[in-house]
Amino acid sequence: MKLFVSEGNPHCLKVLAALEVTGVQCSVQYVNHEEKVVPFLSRPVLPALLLPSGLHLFSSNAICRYLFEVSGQESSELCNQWLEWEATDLQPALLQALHMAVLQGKGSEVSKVLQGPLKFLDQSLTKGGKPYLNGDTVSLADLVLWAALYPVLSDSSLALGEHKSVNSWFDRVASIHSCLSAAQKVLQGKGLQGMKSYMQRQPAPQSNQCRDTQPCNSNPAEGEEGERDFSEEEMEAAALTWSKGLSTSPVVTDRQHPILPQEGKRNILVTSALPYVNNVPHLGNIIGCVLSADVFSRYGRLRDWNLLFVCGTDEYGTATENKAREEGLTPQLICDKYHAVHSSIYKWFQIDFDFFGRTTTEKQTEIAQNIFWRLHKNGFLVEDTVEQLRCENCQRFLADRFVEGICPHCKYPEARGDQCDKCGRLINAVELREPQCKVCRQTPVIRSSKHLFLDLPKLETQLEQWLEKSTSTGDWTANAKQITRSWLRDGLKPRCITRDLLWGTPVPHPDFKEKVFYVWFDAPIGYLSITANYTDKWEKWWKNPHQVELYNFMAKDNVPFHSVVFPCSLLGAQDNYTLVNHLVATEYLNYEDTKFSKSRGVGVFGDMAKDTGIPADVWRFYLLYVRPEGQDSAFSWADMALKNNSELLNNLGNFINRAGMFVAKFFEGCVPVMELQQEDKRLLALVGWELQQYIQLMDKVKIRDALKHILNISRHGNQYIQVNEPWKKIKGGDTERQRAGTVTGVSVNIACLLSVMLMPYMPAVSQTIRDQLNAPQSCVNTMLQGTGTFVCSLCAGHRIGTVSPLFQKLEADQIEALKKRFGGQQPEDEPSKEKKTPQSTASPQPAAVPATAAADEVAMVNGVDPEKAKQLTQAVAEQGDKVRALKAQKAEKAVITAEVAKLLDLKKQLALAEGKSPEPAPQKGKKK
Ligand code: B3M
Ligand code: ZN
Repeated sequence: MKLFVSEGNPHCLKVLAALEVTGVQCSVQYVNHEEKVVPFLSRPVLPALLLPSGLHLFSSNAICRYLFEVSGQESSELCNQWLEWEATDLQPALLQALHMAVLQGKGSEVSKVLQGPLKFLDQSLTKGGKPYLNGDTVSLADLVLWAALYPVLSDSSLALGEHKSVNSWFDRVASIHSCLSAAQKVLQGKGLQGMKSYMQRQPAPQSNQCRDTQPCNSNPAEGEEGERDFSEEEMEAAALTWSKGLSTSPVVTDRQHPILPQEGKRNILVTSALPYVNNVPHLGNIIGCVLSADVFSRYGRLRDWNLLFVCGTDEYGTATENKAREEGLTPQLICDKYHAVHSSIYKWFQIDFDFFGRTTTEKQTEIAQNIFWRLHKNGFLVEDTVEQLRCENCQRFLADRFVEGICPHCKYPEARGDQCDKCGRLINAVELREPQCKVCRQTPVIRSSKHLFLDLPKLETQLEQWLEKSTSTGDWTANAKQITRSWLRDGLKPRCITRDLLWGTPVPHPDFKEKVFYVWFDAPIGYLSITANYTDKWEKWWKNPHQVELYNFMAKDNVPFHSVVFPCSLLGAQDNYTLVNHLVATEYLNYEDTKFSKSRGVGVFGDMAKDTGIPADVWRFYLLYVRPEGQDSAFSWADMALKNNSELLNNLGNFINRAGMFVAKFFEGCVPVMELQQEDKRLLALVGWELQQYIQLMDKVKIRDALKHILNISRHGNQYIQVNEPWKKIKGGDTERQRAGTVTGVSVNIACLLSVMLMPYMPAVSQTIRDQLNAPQSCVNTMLQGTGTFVCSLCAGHRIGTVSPLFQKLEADQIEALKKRFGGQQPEDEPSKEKKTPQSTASPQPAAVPATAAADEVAMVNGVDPEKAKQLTQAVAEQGDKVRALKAQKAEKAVITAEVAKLLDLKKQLALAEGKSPEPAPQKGKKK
């Protein structure tokens, strides 16, 4: 058993104290905060306990409980309740307190944050009348709470006030030698300052006021409602703009197909990564590309940009061939079937493509072959020979993973074509003894096969020049820039663009007649061919870099193909192609605390969402609310219910409904006359400010952050209504009744603005609101003017329609049932075997195995892991030193070989972690 801890991490204090108190035998290893001890977690998590079974525990309370259990002390229910309280109530407060004390130098304000939990603890101890939480002897609960509170309670400068029972309890536990010694080890006698470097790495806690109301990267002052100050002039300006109404707004032009670039307009071309046709996309896939691209496109149209949004299914490749075999259909029929499945899912989610096409078309062949010939003519293709195993029975080349045989080194009988699981050495498939095809168990033969490679090294300088410009002038997400940089850092290698497959775009070169293009060469060309199937004038979009701005939406594992490989194909083809200006990549969306997995039946897939009874707009809202923008995030049923009930129902829906109901009930359905007072003008300025934030964020494709500003506006609105109580004032005298009218009129206009801001996110709800308010078509124009202006669009006298509630509560039992239904059978069983699920539309786990020359394809889609890459770079350097030292010492050959094998393996892992092909194809077999 091994316990991994880091210095200065308060959670480690608990587990070290538990270890010392229980005396359980276990080695302790100090690592730094970034160390990723638990391989299957997406972020480093400490402390972590490696169990004898090879499994891990990585929540500090679970580790403590385990240590107590091993030492024969079961925890009581009361004890468990304290642990729960510690994790859910005390920890968030502590985190905020430590953040303030350690990083912000606001030690004096900490007591505010901790008062609640301390008081509760104090009362419980007093009421219990016992020396410890659980009675007369010290228990797991005492230890965990003591360790959690140690950093703050041992610092007298924080002035946390008198909590008599807590203080004597704290001293009592502190007198146990093991506890203080653990504290000494973690904090090194430096008190709170000993935690600084740990705290700096923690995400800033959301304060109570700003929780859920503000993206936390914005100015803290903006988070606190009512604290934004506006000058007289600002308020007057807001009132003036408002009073001008809609007449000054230009009009959004109607969409007319085909949409083509226009002189003098902002011409925006939006693509979403083309989902693989052969499987049903899950929620992670949907938010990663089509939904994000849809929100941005809808927003762009509201801004009256001349915008075209295209997408389609990616239909070629081994995965389709496999699926066809599995289902006993031809590849073409599989594509037809699943293309329809995709279309209907996106339709249900209201993805408003201008055109949703597919890659298996004549245009695709025409354009891909044209680009190919241009690359050929311009000297950017090189030929090389690769030795591969071919199964004559299955009539296919076998990818390394799909061959099995005897390891040439250790004689292990079930070695794979790429590696031996017994001795760990890397293997060339062609070296396996008695190789077998994994599908039919026949013996494959060695065949050498000529392939064509895109000469990336030759294009590297050009690529770098273009990248420099594109990334500095466009909006590339940080992960996109970073992944691209890491690809370039080690220099580019030629990439094989042909495959020995049947289902693909044929390579037109006579020497390569039997081959097709590698899917990743072919697929991005799909963007062009899909556009060509939409309009003959497709070149106006795709060969027009000066007039067109191109946005590519995708999940991060698709980045290198869009930032390096595809741009190189287009640059090498030298035909004035439009290259990406804004590369927008999401991080990963997890499902609850695990990954989406088709094979384990875990997660919600596109076709199931509609069977939940939850409206598409609510799905959209929640996915966008947790969009993995800047960091991984998770879909959680409980959180979805919470956000639906708190944000949609109680906040947004409640406000819009009240505003409309007041008009209906108190003013016979007609918007009353409004006479603005200072307070109203201040609200107009505030709403205008939120609108501007929204627009600035949307312009930068910060979709998740922008959504929070919509919710802020309805929060302001609710507060305004609450303070002014129009339902009371309507019963008063003339002045009061007039005040009720103004408040109602302003509110219903805010509701109208909200409906427009919601359009990209919840198109159906947006329309319903506008129907209920009987809002004029032109109200959508409010988004047109430069930075956004809030104007009065429902003037006095305007008659609204019929108002009714917009959202429904999600009940706990309903959510429980859904969670059960989609939870999967054994999500936690073998976490270490579950690989990171790529958030592309690739199958989480290929259902059937065989593929051809696809080993590097697999490496590519498995995503990039910078943290791991950093650790592996270090490991590679160390292992390299070791090998050199052994060689210098003239060590035994077998020893050196074993260490070299380890080195190679580390390098391979490193390449994978950097999202690169572990071995460029030409090196796989022997060259001629
Ligand atoms: N179909 C892989 C994926 O969905 C691929 C994207 C192609 S974009 C041109 O992850
Ligand atoms: Zn076979």
